[in-house]
Amino acid sequence: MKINQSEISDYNQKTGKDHKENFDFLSNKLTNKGKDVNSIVAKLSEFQVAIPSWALGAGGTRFGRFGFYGEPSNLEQKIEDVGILHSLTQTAGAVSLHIPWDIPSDYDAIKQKAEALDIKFDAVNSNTFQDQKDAAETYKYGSLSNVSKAVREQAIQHNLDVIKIGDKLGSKALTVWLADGSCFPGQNNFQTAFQNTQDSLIDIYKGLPDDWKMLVEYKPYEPNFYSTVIQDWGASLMLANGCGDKAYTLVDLGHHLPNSNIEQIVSILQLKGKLGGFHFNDSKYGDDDLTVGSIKPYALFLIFNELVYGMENNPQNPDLAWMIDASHNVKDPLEDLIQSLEAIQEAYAKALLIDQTALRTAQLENDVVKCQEILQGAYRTDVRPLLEKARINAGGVISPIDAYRSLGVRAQLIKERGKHTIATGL
Ligand SMILES: [Mn+2]
Repeated sequence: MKINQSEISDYNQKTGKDHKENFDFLSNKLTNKGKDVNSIVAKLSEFQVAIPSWALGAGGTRFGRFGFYGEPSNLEQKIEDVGILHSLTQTAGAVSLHIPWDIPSDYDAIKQKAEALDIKFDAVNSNTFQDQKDAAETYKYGSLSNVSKAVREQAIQHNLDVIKIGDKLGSKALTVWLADGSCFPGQNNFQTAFQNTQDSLIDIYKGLPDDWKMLVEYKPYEPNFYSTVIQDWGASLMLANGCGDKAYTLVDLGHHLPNSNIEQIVSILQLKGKLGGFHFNDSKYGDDDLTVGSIKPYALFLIFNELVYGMENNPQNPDLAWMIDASHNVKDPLEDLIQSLEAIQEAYAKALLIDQTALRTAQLENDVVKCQEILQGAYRTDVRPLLEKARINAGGVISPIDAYRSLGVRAQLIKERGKHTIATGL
């Protein structure tokens, strides 16, 4: 299914009454404070977040999975789903594929489909956290870090294969997330595991095309519960530095121990030109994979404050690969992704409202109260009319969730695909 432009303009015409009034009010207020509203709206329209192919179906836990009707059951349908998100929000202009779940059978057809929906192929993700059918070696005790050379070679070759698949589609980055680690003290020699991982990553790095990046993701625990080989940003940065200029650290919001100061991590990585990618989600306890902004919206805003500062002041850091990395156990996955996209845009818009010059002055004067007033003044602004304007300007809808429901998207997907389809994923 595809949402066409006339459905979007009809919807906007029917529901747009309040928008103009709200936007004019906010726009005047911000203009009087010296803000360039058009430039903020333009930045919001430009900001694109990749949708991971595994987030389009219902997620599960180790206790089970409750399916959601009308899930995409192949890559074409996954791209159609991203197309639906993008046509409503105009913020989801990319898809991030997971190999081996998403190996195209017909590359040209997939590329054409994506192009017709204005979807780009973002970073490709390798999978060495589970065994594939007919694999010669098992990843039970690790992949790139494994004590067995044969296992490491299989995992390296898989990553090289993923690069080749991504290259055919126009991707420009490989994301490596390892489940490698140990469940019990003494199980692993930390130094051997780390060194093996470094050597394996260097072998993969050698197969990277010149214009590609390697993004090294970290996570403190799970599925291993005693140690993880790439447990934090320091380990990721060391490994990236050990590979070379095209290797970067990838920060996933959920991959931190409780109360980690993530805004400080992204800030320093940008200073060093080593922040390559960012995965959005939210959590209460651990890697909960909840909807972005649903638990700690202020922390997300503080992170965006640093990201905006870095984007403006750190030319040494490349453009970031933005992606949502969440899971939806009880919500319609597409509605959940729309809510996440909205939360990301909201945090970004609020961060763009921060008066960086005034903040700098207050910092230099050690006016701590003023610093907080500046941040919280931006945070307390209801920026939703700016998001609506950005969507309208780009050809999207004023209210994506409401439009998704009033257009009956899920019912139509169920009609086309049937009830009991299951998307590949976790
Ligand atoms: Mn992630």
